[in-house]
Amino acid sequence: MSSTTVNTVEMIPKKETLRLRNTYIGKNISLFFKKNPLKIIKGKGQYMYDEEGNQYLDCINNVAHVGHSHPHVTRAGCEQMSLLSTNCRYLHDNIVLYAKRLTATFPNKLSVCYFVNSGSEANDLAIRLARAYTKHEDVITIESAYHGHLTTTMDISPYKFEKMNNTKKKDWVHVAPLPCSYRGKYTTDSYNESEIGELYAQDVQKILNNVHNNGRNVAAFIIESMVSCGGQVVLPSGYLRNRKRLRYVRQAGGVCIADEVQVGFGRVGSSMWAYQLQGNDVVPDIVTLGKPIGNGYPVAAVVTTPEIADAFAALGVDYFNTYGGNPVSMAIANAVLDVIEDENLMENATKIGSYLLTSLEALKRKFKIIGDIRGKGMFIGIDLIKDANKTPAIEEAAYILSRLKDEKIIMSTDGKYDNVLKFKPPMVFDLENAKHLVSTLETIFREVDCDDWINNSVSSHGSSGGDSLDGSLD
Ligand SMILES: Cc1ncc(COP(=O)(O)O)c(C=O)c1O
Ligand SMILES: *[C@@H]1O[C@H](CO)[C@@H](O)[C@H](O)[C@H]1NC(C)=O
Ligand SMILES: *[C@@H]1O[C@H](CO)[C@@H](O)[C@H](O)[C@H]1NC(C)=O
Ligand SMILES: *[C@@H]1O[C@H](CO)[C@@H](O)[C@H](O)[C@H]1NC(C)=O
Ligand SMILES: CC(=O)N[C@H]1CO[C@H](CO)[C@@H](O)[C@@H]1O
Repeated sequence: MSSTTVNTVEMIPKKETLRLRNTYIGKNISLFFKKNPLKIIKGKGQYMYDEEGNQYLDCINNVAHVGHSHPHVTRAGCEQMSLLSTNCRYLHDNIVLYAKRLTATFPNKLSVCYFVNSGSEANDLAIRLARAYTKHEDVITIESAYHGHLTTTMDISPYKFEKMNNTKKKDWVHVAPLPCSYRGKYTTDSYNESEIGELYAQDVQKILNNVHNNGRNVAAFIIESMVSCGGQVVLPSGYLRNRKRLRYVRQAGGVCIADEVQVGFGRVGSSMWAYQLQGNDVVPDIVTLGKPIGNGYPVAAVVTTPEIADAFAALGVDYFNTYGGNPVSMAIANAVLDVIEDENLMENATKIGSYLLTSLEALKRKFKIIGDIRGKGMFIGIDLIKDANKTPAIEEAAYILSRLKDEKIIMSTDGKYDNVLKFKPPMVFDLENAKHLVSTLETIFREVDCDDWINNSVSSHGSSGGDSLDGSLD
């Protein structure tokens, strides 16, 4: 791999950067790679560069959707910034043209946008909209879900609140099982795909019944269209179909929120939005967007129906968001859509994704440590196991991340047990990158995949052992 020249003259030494960070930045803002964190100073396409000019292949940054520092996006932002950046209390073309273009990617009924600054804000506003429309309070979420760091969104994120000692689940929050067909209540060990979708949907129905029996009412069911932090889970077929879960929720007077913050904007390849994988008749009432929408610039959005938007307006309170929908963020969001179209990134996601899924399935046949390969397009998970009982291979997963880092490849782990390797790269990740990733993984799997490994500690394998990601990647 090639290197890039970086001017290091004016730079603070890395050790000093770390010291300053430990002094002045809050704890619990975790760093990747605890033992030797990376100092990244430049990004281009699917690559990132450290202070010494080392090039890293980025397999996880789904925010840099069209590639780090894409020139078209950067130019759009710079040009608009040198002209005007103000709030949306003035008429401006950028916001209305972008809203028109964005809503054209959704079915007709999803025609109204709100622009905010982060995925958390989008989900928080989605809950407010749902409550205004339904006049109900409760929210159904799923096990291991993450929907953001705000007070409300933390309350609906078992991924976080279950790790906090003093935070109990709120009475208005109800947690449905993670609809995973590999790990979970209903798996392919006992059922076929369509049965699994139906059974998990019935569990949601049971929760709705219980909520009603307790004299409460559901405002919303929120779910990612593919579950990211929960371990790269593809929803079982039929789970979201109108005649099943969506209908159950609506019959109960609630609305359905699809969180596309991680998985939207063509990442799945075959469609713009991941909820579309569940079928053409599946249409959420509210969709939340973030991360890739601005390629790294803080933009996020809520898209909903005129009826829900009108109910929110009827509350009689102005919705003002200082930065939401400003001309710069809208110029950038527009430029991101340009690149997705101009560079055929969805088509490529399908091609590269299929290549990877096929190649990884082949590795799975060779290595016992690989329990499951799942995903779609540029969103793939590798579930690592210790034995036939699917015991999560947690230390092994950490070791693999560390070895990948040695090989200048950045990946992460996630899921309830942190044993699922996550792949969700910038969409310009190409075939050569995919081949390189697969062959490197094969080398590393060979190091860990022996009976010996299963019984021995991680430290006996290689010198780099254990410099894994500290904390999960939200
Ligand atoms: C599915 C999902 N929703 C919402 C969020 C929150 O987005 P943000 O960090 O932009 O507030 C995240 C962030 O990781 C996420 O993964
Ligand atoms: C939280 O709970 C864990 C496990 O019970 C315990 O080890 C830890 O000390 C607790 N932390 C705090 C801050 O109470
Ligand atoms: C799944 O199993 C059910 C019950 O055994 C059966 O009726 C159905 O046809 C099966 N579906 C598929 C797609 O195999
Ligand atoms: C995407 O596909 C096009 C057409 O096949 C190809 O020219 C281009 O190099 C691909 N881009 C990436 C990043 O793979
Ligand atoms: C996830 C994370 O960063 N946890 C850290 C939070 O802060 C405490 C105290 O400094 C650490 O012990 C945790 O590792």
